Amino acid sequence: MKLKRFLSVMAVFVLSACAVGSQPAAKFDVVMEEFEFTPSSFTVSAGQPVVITFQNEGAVEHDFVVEKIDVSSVSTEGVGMGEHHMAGEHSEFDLHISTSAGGTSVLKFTANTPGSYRILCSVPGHEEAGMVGELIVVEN
Ligand SMILES: [Cu+2]
Repeated sequence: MKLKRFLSVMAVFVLSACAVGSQPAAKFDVVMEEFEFTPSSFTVSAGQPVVITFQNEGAVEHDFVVEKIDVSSVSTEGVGMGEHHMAGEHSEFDLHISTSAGGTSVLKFTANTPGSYRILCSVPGHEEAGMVGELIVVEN
């Protein structure tokens, strides 16, 4: 009887450990236009996979940048081919994806360290025009 109870307690531990390991992705759909991201504020958990799909409904290219953030598993899809305005510089950003006018792109990453990170569009003049946002990473 006691052993049975012990085993069922152990089973609960194992199940909850699995649930943490296979945390579902946080998914966001973001519209880019002159000069804003909608939505512009994102809250995710540290260690949680994040998938952001961007739809550029503006008349010019926009991008999504976090200059300094501890991220892993970064990948992008649907980025315009070689048309970025600052191809030589954007490797300095930890997170960066550009989306051409009328285009769609997808950014996947996992943020590792809790904190509040500033988002901006690095196309010249856009940050100054208010094209900014905030990525909040909370403790898992
Ligand atoms: Cu922009």
